[in-house]
Amino acid sequence: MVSIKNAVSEKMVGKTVQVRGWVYRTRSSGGIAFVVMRDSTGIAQVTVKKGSVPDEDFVSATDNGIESSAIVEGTVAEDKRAPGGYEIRASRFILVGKAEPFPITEYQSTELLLDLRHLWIRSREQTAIMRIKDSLLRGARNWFHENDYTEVTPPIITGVAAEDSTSLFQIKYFDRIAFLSQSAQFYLESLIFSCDKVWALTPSFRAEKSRTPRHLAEFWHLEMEAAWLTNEENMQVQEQMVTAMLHNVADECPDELAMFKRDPAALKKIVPPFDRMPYGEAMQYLQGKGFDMSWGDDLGAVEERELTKDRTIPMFVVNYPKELKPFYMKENPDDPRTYKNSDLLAPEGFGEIIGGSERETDNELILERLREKGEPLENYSWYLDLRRYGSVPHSGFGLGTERIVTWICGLDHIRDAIPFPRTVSRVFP
Ligand code: NSS
Repeated sequence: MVSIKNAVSEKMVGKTVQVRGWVYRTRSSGGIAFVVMRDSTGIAQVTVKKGSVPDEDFVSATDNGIESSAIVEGTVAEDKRAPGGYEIRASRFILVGKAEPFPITEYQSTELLLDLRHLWIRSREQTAIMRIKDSLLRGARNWFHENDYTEVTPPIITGVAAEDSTSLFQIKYFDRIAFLSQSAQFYLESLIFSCDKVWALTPSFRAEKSRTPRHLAEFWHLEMEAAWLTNEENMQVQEQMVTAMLHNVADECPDELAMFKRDPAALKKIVPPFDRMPYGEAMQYLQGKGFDMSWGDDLGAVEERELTKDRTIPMFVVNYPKELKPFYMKENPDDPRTYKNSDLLAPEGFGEIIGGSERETDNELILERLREKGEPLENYSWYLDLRRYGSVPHSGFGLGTERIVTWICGLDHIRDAIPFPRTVSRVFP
């Protein structure tokens, strides 16, 4: 038993193999059937000749239907006409699960493909996206492990707004209300006092009403927090970790990347340090490009596209005005209008993939900001405790996993970076 990718290769020519997979397409004429089979690793042409297989196997090879599952035994041979240049000449073709007529044909509307997402995720493009995501995440996980970070498991059900109380999902929690987590940050901040340097991959939820191609209601959030870390060191962690993710996917997934015209060698050229542009400079740059903006305006998708469209390497925008960011960030002593924070923007126009900052450790300042926002202070008493008992300078960040996948795969919409997207209009399937 071998994977399809390993079966149809130079080194297997003349060898007998068994592969298991699903019918991608079938064509037959007279006494010969060409069945293209797929598994998670790729596709291969299987040639089934009448007389070379038991009679019932030949019937199975000619009368199956797209997405039927089958086990094939045969000999690998070179054949210029086969996709990839090799084929399997079958000695057995055993149908395992005959498929009913498959509801997805060549040209389908986006809506139908979303309705049939549970079947559409079998497509080669979707499969490649999932493998790229898996590889990116492994790159990050390996980097954290090599750098002595502890992976921790924060809660998803919570009583506080970690980012923005207007985009909270409320749930019935026994006889009171609770929320779905927007970010594990506050829990990671608590955990640095025991583990020093921590990270977590959790789902985060944002009830954002706006329908944009870069927002999901549920996304996978890769977050880290470390004691003693300054904002500058926080950015160094980000550029090293992102580089490790990119280099890992370049090594592990050259074929999948090629499907999205992404050159692994170009990803390997991305190395730290990434440029750091202060918010004020970004504003001037945009004004110079004709944007009607002034200090204090936020950078949205359009502005981030302008800043990054001609770049090939991610860049940081640093020190945003306080009014644009949450209460927990540390004031920038060099310009108290701003915070010691950064957003990491992906190049080629893609924009924000990470938000990070050094954290405020002064409880008076935190209380003042919470009062200004009208937040219920009692919910944050435990968070303030962290500053009362052995407070340390610390920093951290959160990376949107689907954002980095969207960039690497050059996707038009973030919903294709997750198998079952949750958006304003969709919780099914
Ligand atoms: O809101 S963030 O900018 N920052 C935080 O949540 C911090 N509390 C993280 C931390 O410091 N531990 O979100 C971080 C990233 C952001 O840069 C995006 O890449 C991603 O999370 N993000 C999203 N991805 C997809 N859909 C939505 N709605 C979304 N919101 C944020």
